[in-house]
Amino acid sequence: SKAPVRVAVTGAAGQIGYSLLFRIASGEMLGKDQPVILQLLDLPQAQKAVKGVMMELEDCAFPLLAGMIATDDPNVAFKDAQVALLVGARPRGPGMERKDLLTENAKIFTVQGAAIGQYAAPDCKVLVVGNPCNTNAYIAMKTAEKYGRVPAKNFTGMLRLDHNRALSQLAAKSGRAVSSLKSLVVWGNHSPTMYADYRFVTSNGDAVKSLINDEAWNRDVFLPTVGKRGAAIIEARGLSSAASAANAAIDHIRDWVLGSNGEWVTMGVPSDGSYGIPEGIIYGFPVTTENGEYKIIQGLDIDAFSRERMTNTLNELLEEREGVKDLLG
Ligand code: NAX
Repeated sequence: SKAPVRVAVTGAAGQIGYSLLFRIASGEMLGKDQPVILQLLDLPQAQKAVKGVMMELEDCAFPLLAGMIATDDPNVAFKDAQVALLVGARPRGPGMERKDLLTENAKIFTVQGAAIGQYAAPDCKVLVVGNPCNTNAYIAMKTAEKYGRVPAKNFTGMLRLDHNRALSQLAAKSGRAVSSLKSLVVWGNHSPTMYADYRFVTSNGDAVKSLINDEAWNRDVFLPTVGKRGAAIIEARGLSSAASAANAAIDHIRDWVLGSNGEWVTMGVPSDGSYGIPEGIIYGFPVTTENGEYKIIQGLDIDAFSRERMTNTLNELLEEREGVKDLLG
């Protein structure tokens, strides 16, 4: 049987953690033949709640759960981790400006990036879920880089929830099964500025854009619906998306580790300069994955409407980077 994979999860006592951990332990993320050891990080005041989640994990008697630890020390949580899911973050409190949110999170992700850079497995795959996730991933990447162990390309941000939300909207509008839809892209930042680009989407060989044949729907309904979906969930549920976010994290890591079989998926990855996006910015790109590596789809035509959207979401990321520049030294 396979050696267990160490999976670090931060924010383990939170709502996303509660949906995520059970699915990792049941084998939905790394495969039904892959044992896992969970290394759970949360704040000191949340340790009791983490213990409670661990009790429930025990009570599932998952055959693939080979061990678990709880800690409030990032250096312990990330030790030898081969997968790291950075879910915990400082939420925006009442009266907190966007700038304060960035700064508070920059502190967290500097510490965690340093821990990953020093103690994680050198091939550790890192997914940042905690918001602002693209910039938090950028901070962790930049900090880890100083130790020269875990490569920058292994730091990613979660655009998969936006991708899945867009797929669902397209399926409903086109009347096609969600499983038949291929080649969707969500460009940019995980924020309402993201650009869900359905121009290349096909369903059983048909162009979905032609099936829908309604440019105004794209601009006036589709893009705002996907962009504001997070807020709509909060409005309806009184809490932010959790199970769907956990599901997207599972999808992201599963495809990265086990391969996307030639299908496009969206990942927030450090730009290599593709499509004119400045190198290093963590930006949503269409990728395929194989043998644990992702590759950005090249050569897509970018029309004027798309370029405008892509630049707009890029500008937001450049501003965020500017806002944390002093903290990166
Ligand atoms: P919760 O507030 O339920 O849980 C967060 C947990 O993180 C808490 O247990 C808290 O104690 C812990 N935490 C805070 N700071 C920490 C630190 N420095 N180290 C370790 N643990 C720490 O939030 P939840 O609903 O689980 O959401 C978690 C994060 O995901 C938030 O930042 C949220 O904005 C973000 N989201 C990202 C999404 C995406 O698509 N990228 C979508 C869903 C979600 O909004």
